[in-house]
Amino acid sequence: MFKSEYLNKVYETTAQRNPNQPEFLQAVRDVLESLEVVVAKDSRFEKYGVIERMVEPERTIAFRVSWVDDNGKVQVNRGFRVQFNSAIGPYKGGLRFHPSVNASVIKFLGFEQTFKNSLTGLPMGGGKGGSDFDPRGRSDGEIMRFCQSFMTELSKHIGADTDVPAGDIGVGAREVGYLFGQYKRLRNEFTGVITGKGISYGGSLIRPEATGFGAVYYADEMLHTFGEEVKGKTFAVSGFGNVAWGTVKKINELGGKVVTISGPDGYIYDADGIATEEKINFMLEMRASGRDKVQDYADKFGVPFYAGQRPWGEKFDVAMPCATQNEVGLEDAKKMVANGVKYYVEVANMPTTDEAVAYFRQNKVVIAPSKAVNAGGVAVSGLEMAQNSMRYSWTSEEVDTKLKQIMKNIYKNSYDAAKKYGLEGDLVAGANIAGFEKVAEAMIAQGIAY
Ligand code: 2IT
Repeated sequence: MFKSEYLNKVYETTAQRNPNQPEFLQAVRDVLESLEVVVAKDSRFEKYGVIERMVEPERTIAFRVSWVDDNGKVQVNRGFRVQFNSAIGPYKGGLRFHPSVNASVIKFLGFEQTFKNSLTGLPMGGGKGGSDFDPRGRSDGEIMRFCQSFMTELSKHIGADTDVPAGDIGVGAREVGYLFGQYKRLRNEFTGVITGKGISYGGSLIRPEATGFGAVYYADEMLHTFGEEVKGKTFAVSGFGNVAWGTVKKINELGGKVVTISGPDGYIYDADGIATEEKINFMLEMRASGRDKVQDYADKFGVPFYAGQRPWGEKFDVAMPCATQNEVGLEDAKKMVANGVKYYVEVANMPTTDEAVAYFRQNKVVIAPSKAVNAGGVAVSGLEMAQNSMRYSWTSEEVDTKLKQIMKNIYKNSYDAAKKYGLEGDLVAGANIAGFEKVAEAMIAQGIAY
């Protein structure tokens, strides 16, 4: 499968050890492919067993989360925290509450997080957690009790200098508030143990916008390489949550037009663009309603809604999938290529199946990989940690300026890393290599026995 015997051996062992974890193995394959050129040039990574150590989490915690629903019935969910790699800083990464969450999903996210966090240039290791709890249709009281029960166990394993969670799908400002409140109550400590906090209790300005804003800053940098820019381009976005919202907002600010958003129920097409403040704010209302239906947008603004379909067959210049893993498959990729789409910018974590990635590559579509594109979210989480440590807060402008610079650096470092190995223009390889190098050097420096 790989040209390198070493990588083959590592991958085979990983596949044998994790037989029911397709998402995790997919994420590992993606990184190992990019590392062919690196291990061919530098034998230290094999000598020090760096890659076999990297694919095994330092620690995996799985726990029962029991809670009582509004009808007095006992509910049981499963909680996870995977502490993947602490070579360059405390474990850092979000919590996802969604019925699709299982060990494979959390491990793929934690593995990717390690490289993503490294790319930001900030001192953060990789971790991820969550639960198969489904927040849809749950009352505020149920959400609070679930979060309190979840944190009662999680609090034993995290800390401001150990492991710092944040939000992800299904975990927004409200959930972070309940989680933080419970941690503080249990430990009698007000620390920066979680990011994405509200502004009144240690949150950072621009954190809600950061993932989407960062993704568009990255896209603009990438387009500049080809003598193009966001301005004047048409975008297809999927999802309508926090990440899609920030993406749509920033595309508009830079003069682009977004014609689609989507939900589990289908997608909407707005020929005028999701361009007014009212339309953009309505995305937040739809998310807050907990209905998880994008049809509400079509009903409100009188635009077409396509039930059960994805937006990728529409006409646009740049695709920015912002929903979830493996949301773009081969058929979607074929439609985009047939319509002349040249730029494919992953915003959700690992939104593209292996087959779709291969098809894009064959057809010379530029792929911007999620672990670089969406790193602005965790970067501003890192800035929130810095502000908490200083007991200080920066203005929106200060945070946004730092975010923009971080995204520029990520693009440049990825581009340069690919070029260094003769893969100029391969942004996927570049991100994997640049993210890997820093973590690998830190692991080698710190010795084997950990
Ligand atoms: O996937 C991600 O990078 C996140 N959900 C954000 C993680 C964080 O710690 O802010």
